[in-house]
Amino acid sequence: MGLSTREKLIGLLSESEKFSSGQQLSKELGCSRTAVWKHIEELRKEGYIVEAVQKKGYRIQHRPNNLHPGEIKNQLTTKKLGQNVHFEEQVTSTQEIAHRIAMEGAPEGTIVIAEQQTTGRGRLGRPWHSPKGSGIWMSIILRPNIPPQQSPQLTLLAAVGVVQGIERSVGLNPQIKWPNDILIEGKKVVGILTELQAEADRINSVIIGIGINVNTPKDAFPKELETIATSLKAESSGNDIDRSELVRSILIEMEKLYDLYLDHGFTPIKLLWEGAAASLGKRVVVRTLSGEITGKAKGITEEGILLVEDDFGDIHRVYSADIELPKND
Ligand code: BT5
Repeated sequence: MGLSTREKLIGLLSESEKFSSGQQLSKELGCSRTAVWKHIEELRKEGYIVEAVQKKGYRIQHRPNNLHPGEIKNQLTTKKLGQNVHFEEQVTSTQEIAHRIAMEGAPEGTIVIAEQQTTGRGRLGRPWHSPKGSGIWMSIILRPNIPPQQSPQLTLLAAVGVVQGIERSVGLNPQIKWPNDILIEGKKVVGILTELQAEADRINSVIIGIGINVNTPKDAFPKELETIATSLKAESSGNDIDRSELVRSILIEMEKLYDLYLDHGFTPIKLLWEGAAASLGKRVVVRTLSGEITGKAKGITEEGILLVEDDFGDIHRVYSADIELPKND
């Protein structure tokens, strides 16, 4: 995927602390110096502070904490994931857009990302709170050549990728609650929603929706989420976290896992997942659409299904459910 002139410009200006001359930029970008200047004016309008010094050129002094494709793709070392970025300020749900562009043929690895979702969604039509500017609301389009029934494995793969991305970029150690929640100190900081476009035996695309509370202030969650949700900023030093850097880390980690998965299957991912899981070996309450089971979470299968042993020693295979962990853990 080619970079746009604007994306290249951000890349060039970010390369060093040094100034880039207008002449150099116009040569590298293949456009006139007036065009360079116009692009720089656009960046300024978006909150970049670009220093301009006669005879020296331009230098970025401050970048806004935004999710524009130029910021995300700047130094993004992946082959596929995130090389095509579809960004919008406001959407209903990034899942909806991703479904549409996947149908229209968007290449594997395309991401859809927005500053705000008006009707962000979780599983079973539950709402996902996605306020403006403080989170990462994104959907990743994958096109793996696997049978549709294996797609739940990708939710677990995505969870490991997000945990590793957060560790690398923010330095926190979140835990995964089967199948799709990422928690810090027992509170939800990330939710993952995997949806499929498939025929009976063939996947057209898997759309992995990832919602992360990044810079949400502690007291800014709505009442119903106050006690169950948290943000990365609230759990760390309290400084604003660079969202585009975090997106990059997640894409890089996720691509490594995805390559591993395509080459070697689910086994290596399963091991990594188990290493980050909060629920294994603990007593849990499992709520499925058909009822409730209390028991011990024993592990996950090669397909990514949760195994729960009830008090009679019977093992239950849980495909889809909400899990409640013990309060004091
Ligand atoms: C999930 O569902 O956790 C999946 C959430 C996926 C959101 C992403 S954002 C990008 C993409 N576009 C979308 O429209 N969706 C995806 P589930 O396990 O069903 O959990 C939903 C429950 O989490 C809700 O019923 C609330 O209790 C809680 N919740 C809602 N918003 C939250 C938030 N911002 N932080 C923490 N918990 C939240």
